[in-house]
Amino acid sequence: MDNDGSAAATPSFWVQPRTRLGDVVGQVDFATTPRSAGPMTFASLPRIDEVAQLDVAIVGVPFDAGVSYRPGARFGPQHIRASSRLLRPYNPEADAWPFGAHQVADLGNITAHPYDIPAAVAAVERGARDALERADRLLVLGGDHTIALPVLRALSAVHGPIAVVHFDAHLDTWDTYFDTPLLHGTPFRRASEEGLLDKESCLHIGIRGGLYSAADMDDDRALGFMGIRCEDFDLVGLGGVIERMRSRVGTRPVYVSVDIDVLDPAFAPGTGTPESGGLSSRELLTILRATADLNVVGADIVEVAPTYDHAEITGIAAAHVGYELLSAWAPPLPPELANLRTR
Ligand SMILES: [Mn+2]
Repeated sequence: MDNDGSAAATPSFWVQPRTRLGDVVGQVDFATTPRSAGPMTFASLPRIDEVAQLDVAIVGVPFDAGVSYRPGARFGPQHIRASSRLLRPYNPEADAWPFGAHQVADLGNITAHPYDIPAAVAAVERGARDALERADRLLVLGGDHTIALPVLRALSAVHGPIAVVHFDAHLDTWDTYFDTPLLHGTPFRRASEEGLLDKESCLHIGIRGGLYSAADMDDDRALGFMGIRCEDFDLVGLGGVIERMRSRVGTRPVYVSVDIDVLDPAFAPGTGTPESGGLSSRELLTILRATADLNVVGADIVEVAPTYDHAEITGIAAAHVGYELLSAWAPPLPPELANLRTR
């Protein structure tokens, strides 16, 4: 208390005023706070305790006990957040306000056991279910790809069988590795076996590289997936890929899973299982923008391993993946705020 009996005011250097569009609390106001000084939430958005309600929950999962090669994706969530501070409020390509047209908040990280994979998977499912009680949509920052399984469990409990649009160099429908059934190469086989997937509607985009056997592709089809390989981009073009995605998924509830290794290592060196010959960042962002027409109910961005990153290349790519997803989910601005479009 001050001498006059009033509560001490917060010193001005701690105050970071936020932008607002109507009732929506947005990013820290970068007109008064330098971007480098913003909070360590995604895109300097509010924390869960700073908003009255929310539409989209962003959740980090610092877990990488499921990797088979390079470790380090447990540091992915904070790396993506750090690389997201340059994201701006209006997305002209999508004509969307990803942070202003709906309420987005960063819920922080789910605590997942660092050694016990089944315990970690259970914790992520609990965290995802809790987040879905607060928000309509979920954006998960991984973590390795193991975490897609518990997130799909939580989403299918709400929406029924889900169509997965899976961006990855790898199928991730393998059975076991070192006799282990839960790891980053198996989430979509487990999800299919558990009945979480709409087996008429799932697809991979960006598949490339070697397999263990030609039978891997047969297993993959039987589990409910269609594959769009990197060579298909040269054969049918980006528009053809988008058309195939739309016709495969239709109006079903969709989960978008983005393994950052779908990008060529030139665009995403900081990842655990790199494969040459991948997508460019621009190709990936264009396809994600086209998911605005789909009924997307949740998404993840996984396998960002900052130890292998350089100059935030991978972190920036992952941050822009989040930006396009939030833009695709953002409704049009209310008419009374439409004048902001011309500012
Ligand atoms: Mn993967």
